[in-house]
Amino acid sequence: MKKICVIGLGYIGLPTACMLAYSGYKVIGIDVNDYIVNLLNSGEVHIDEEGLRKLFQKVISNKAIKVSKNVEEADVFIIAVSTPLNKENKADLSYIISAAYGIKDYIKKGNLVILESTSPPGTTRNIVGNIIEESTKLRAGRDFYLAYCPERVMPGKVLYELINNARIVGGINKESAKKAKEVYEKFVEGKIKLTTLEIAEIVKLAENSYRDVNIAFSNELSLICSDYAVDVWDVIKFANKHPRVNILNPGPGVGGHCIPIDPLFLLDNISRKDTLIEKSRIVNKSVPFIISKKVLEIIKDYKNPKVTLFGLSYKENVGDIRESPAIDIYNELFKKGINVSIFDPLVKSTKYKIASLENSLKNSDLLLLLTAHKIFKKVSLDYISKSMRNKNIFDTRNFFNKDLLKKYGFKYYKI
Ligand code: SAJ
Repeated sequence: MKKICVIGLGYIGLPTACMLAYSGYKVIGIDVNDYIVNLLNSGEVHIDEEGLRKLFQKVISNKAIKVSKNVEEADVFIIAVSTPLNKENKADLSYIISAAYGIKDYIKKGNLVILESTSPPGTTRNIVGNIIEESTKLRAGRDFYLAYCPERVMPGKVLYELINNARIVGGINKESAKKAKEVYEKFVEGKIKLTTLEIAEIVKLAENSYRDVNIAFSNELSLICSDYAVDVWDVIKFANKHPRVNILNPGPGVGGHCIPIDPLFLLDNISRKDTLIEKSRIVNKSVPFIISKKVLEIIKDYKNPKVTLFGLSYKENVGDIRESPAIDIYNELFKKGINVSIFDPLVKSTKYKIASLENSLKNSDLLLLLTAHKIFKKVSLDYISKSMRNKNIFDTRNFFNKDLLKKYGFKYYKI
C-alpha cells in the first residue's frame, strides 16, 4: 500500500487527502496551523463542503488518514498549500517554498512529488524542483518524479467534481506524469490527460482567466444596457439562442479565491501590457463600486437610510466569503455612513456581523440581493414587505420575479 503525504489541509488538500485515504492509500495530512490540526484530530472539519465531514470521519476513524504538523517519509508528496496575492498583485509563493523545504529531508530515490497549488507558470520546475534538487543529491526526473496536477473543482461541489472532472497532469518527463496519473486514477472517474509541467500550469490559469474575461463581458454588457435603459437579462436570453453564443451572467462582481486571482498569475512573468485579461479584471473589480453608487442614488432621499444585504458569500449556496464583492459593497456603503445589515445564514464565521432575518429587514429602506442562495426563496415577499420601512429591492442576480414584486408594491431595480 502506498503512503501519501498531503501538505496543506485547506479547501483542496483536505478533500483530496480524504479521497486518497478512502481509495486505499495510507495518508498523512500535514498542516502548519495548530487550530486546524487539533480540530481535525478531534474529528471535526473546518471546511463546509457537502459530504466532507462524513467522509473525513470515516477515514480518520478507520485510521486511513493521520493528521499532523510533522512531515514523514512517504512514497508520494502532494503540495496543496494556498498561493495568495502579495501587495504588488504577484503570486506569494512563500507557502509553496516552505512546503518544498519541509519535505526535502524526507524525499528518497523513486518518490513522486506533485504540486497541486495554483501557481504562475514555471513554479513546479523552478521552485519546487530546484529546492529539492539543491538540497538533496537527487535530480528531478532521474531520481525522483515531479508533476503538476491542478485541481479544477467548484466550491460547493468539491467531492463530486474531484471524482468526476477530467484532470490534467503535467510531468517533468513522461514517467513523472504517468506516475502521478496512477495516484489519481484510484478515485478520479473523469479522463486524466498527460502533458508537460508548464502546459498543465498554464491550462489551469487559462481556464479561470477565460471565465473572468467572459464574466467581464457580461458585466460590461449590463452597463451598456443600463445606459440604453434596456434589460440586460432579456438581451442575454435572446442572444444565447444563437448556436455559438453563450453569454454568462452579470452580477455584483467576481469573487472567490480563484477567478479574481488566477488571471494575475497568468500575467505574472510577462512583459506585455494592456492585456485583455488585465482589462477584464479592471471591469470586474469596478462592478461593486458601480453597484454601491447606484444604491446611494436609490436611497438618497431617505433620512438615516438602512440597507439590507441578502448574501455576503461570493456565490450562491456556499458560505465562502473570500474576495466576495459583497464585502466591497458593504465597506463602501459603511464608509458613506449607511446603516448596513447583512443576512446570510450560510456564512458561519466572519468578522462581519450577520443579522437575523428579522433584524436585517426591520426598518430597512432597500433590500440589496447580492447572492442567489436557494434558501432566500423561502423568505416570503409578504414578510419582506411587512418588515421594511420602504419597499425597494435591488436585484443583482435576476433572482426575483418582477411581476410578483409589483403585486406586493415593491419598487424593483436590477442590473
Ligand atoms: N459569476 C458571475 N457570473 C457568472 C458566473 C460566475 O458573476 O455567470 C461570479 C460568481 O458569482 C462568483 C465568481 O464569478 O463571484 C466565481 O464563481 P464561479 O462559479 O465562476 O467559479 P469558482 O470560483 O467557484 O470556481 C472556479 C471554477 N473555474 C471555472 O469554472 C473555469 C472551478 O472549476 C475551479 O476549480 C475553481 O475556480 C478554482 O479552484 O480554480
